[in-house]
Amino acid sequence: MKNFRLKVFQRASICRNFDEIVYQQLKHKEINYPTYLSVGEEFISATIAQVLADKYIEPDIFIQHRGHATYLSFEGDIVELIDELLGRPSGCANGMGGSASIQCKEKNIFGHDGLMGSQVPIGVGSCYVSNKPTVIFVGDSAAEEDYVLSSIGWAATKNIPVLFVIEDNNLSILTEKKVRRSWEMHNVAKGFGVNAFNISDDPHDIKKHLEIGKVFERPLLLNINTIRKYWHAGAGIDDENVFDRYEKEMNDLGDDANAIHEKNKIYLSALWQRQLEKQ
Ligand SMILES: Cc1ncc(C[n+]2csc(CCOP(=O)(O)OP(=O)(O)O)c2C)c(N)n1
Ligand SMILES: [Mg+2]
Repeated sequence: MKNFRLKVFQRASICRNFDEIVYQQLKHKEINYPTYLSVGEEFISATIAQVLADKYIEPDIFIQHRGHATYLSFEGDIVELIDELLGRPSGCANGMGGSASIQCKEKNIFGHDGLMGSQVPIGVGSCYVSNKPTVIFVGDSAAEEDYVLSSIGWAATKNIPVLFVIEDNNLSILTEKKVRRSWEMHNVAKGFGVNAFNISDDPHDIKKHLEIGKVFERPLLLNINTIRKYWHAGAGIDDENVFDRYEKEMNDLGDDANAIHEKNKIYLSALWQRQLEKQ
């Protein structure tokens, strides 16, 4: 199990170190348009990517605006993401998508159009036609859209190989879930007859529920609770003291994780530096 956790940590560490550099670039105004950092939420996509890689499954992936970690966990090209954030034609969305609409055709990662939740009916329709394993990431707020709920119902009816991942950071910009709704996504999905669980972003918990939920044998929904460390958009922090899964994993895993963290920090700094010097 330690080996699995380290492999997940390696993916999460790429995401964390990448977005920590983006944070600095935002502060120094090298990037000066809305940017959505994944910091704090990395273990959702890192774990799912690792579990599927171990099974040799290459899914179609539909992401939302907060997609840096998803893109990087599923091994989207790092330099193309840097260039995208710098608004260059060599970026993964030709420099026209920006942070919110990143994509990687080689890794079957489809970018977002900015309409909250639109990726769910699009992803379900795509899965219905392709019958390929498909993972759809959606925020706890975007999941409230009517077209998201009806798409989950359709997936249940057609029994397609789709995994819905609710990235539940409890927030819609700044509005908490309890203000917005009296119900939970996993209960709604269960109502449709979909296997559904409400879990933490602990890698072991996610891995276990992908197995129990029989991922891709039938539709599965995981509502994964997580913590957004920084502001909704841009570089800022409201509370220094929130729980940080990354710190916990690094402490638990010890020297091996520390070494991974330091190596990735140097590696990503060098990549960013090289791209910035090209300006
Ligand atoms: C249909 C629609 N409604 C509202 C918005 C404005 N909006 C942009 S991001 C956002 C919050 C999204 O929250 P969530 O889905 O939980 O994702 P998170 O930002 O927490 O990762 C909202 C309301 C939008 N882009 N599209
Ligand atoms: Mg949210």
